[in-house]
Amino acid sequence: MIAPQHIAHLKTLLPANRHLDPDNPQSAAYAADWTKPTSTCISLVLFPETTAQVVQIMSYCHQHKLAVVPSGGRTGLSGGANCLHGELVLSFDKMNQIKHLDPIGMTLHVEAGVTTAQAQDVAREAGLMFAVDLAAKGSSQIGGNIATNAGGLRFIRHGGMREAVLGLTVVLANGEILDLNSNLYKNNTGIDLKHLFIGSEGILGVVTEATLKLVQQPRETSLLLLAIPDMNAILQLLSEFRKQPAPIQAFEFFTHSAYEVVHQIHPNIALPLDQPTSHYVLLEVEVESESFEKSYFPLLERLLSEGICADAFIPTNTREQGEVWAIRERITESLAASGHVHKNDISVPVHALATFELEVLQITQHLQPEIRMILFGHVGDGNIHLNYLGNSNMDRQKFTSQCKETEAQIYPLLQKLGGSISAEHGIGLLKQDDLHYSRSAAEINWMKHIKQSLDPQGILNPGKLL
Ligand code: 2HG
Ligand code: ZN
Repeated sequence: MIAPQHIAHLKTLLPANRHLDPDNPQSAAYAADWTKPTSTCISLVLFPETTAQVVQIMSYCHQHKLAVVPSGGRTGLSGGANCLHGELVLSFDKMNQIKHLDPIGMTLHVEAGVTTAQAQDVAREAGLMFAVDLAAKGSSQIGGNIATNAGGLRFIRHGGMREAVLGLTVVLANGEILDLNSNLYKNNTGIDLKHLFIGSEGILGVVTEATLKLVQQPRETSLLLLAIPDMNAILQLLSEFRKQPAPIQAFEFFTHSAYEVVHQIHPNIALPLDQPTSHYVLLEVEVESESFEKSYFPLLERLLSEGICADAFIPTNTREQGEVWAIRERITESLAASGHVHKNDISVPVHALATFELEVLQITQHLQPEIRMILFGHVGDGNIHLNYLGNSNMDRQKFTSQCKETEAQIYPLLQKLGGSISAEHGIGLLKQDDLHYSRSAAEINWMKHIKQSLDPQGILNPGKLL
């Protein structure tokens, strides 16, 4: 816990109503992300409104060696924003201003606490698009997206946060400000330091502002929901659509079990297909409905006749599109409401997906019926979210240890296939012991050197990632 004299001083750095004490019931939400640990502990939550205030807070914490956890929308799934040891929480809820939108340069300058949905809305109003799209867009914040290098639903077309960030303002552990690259698209003057902070999970610096790259809005998109017999057919389907002229905007999949979990929690969300199969693909292409009918209907007919697709549903208006997307976007939240959940957020080279899925199903078979494997994710990027769903009456510890034993068999398989133990959610608190499956000893060593030089006191998000 942070000593009372430091707490008292930290409060004086902000106006009177810009903090929460731990005895305030509202503070509990700031101590954890969506992993919801069983116990948490914080000393204070601060709500700075400016980069200058963050500088003051960090300088003081550096001087007195006080642990700080930067906190965005806390929609993370690896414990990156969890507080277990009485840390100070630095929340960006009050730094949520849209600073500037340049419609010609297609850039958007925001404060770190702006939500993904807010960034999307202002871009849309200007006739442009902020392309990073997450199921958690309503609450995930840009600062957190940067710290975790968020990927999301349109990665296949536009990439993730690493591709979307042009410039950053970062406050280092000692209070120094780095203004990195402002809003330039091209700047080839040595090492581009902003990339150090993207995906560094808040252990190297605190992002306070960012300039984001916007893209042109597609005139229209067409969405398809396809029932597919297996992962091999999914890969054939991807290959067929890759050959078409219209860019693929999203290529997501979920299994029938994932759909059942959503339907159980939200009975009004129903699959608009007559022919249930084991796998479904949600495919969004940048093409107007007229040309879609002309050029893609014959392709679809062929795929249906060849058995690559078992059934297809094509929403005809935005309401129907939204209903189809809801099945995919409600999976995480429905899982959380259905029992114990353990996640492996992995990626493999796209061509290895079918082998991977087959082996995972064999490895995890013995867990049933108490623990079910629910698969879904950004299959076009080689990213599958493996969710172990345990019956809620199962002992929590038994559930976790069984999942851990099983993942200990999955990680070497990933290594063999050239995959990663985390495609999106990061390492946080949950996967530190397994980092070596995806990063060499030399890489981890250099990560530690970088951490040491940027945060010698070890005050930024201690205990996370490394
Ligand atoms: C998604 O793709 C998120 O919806 C969450 O990355 C995935 O819950 C999960 O495993
Ligand atoms: Zn995801």
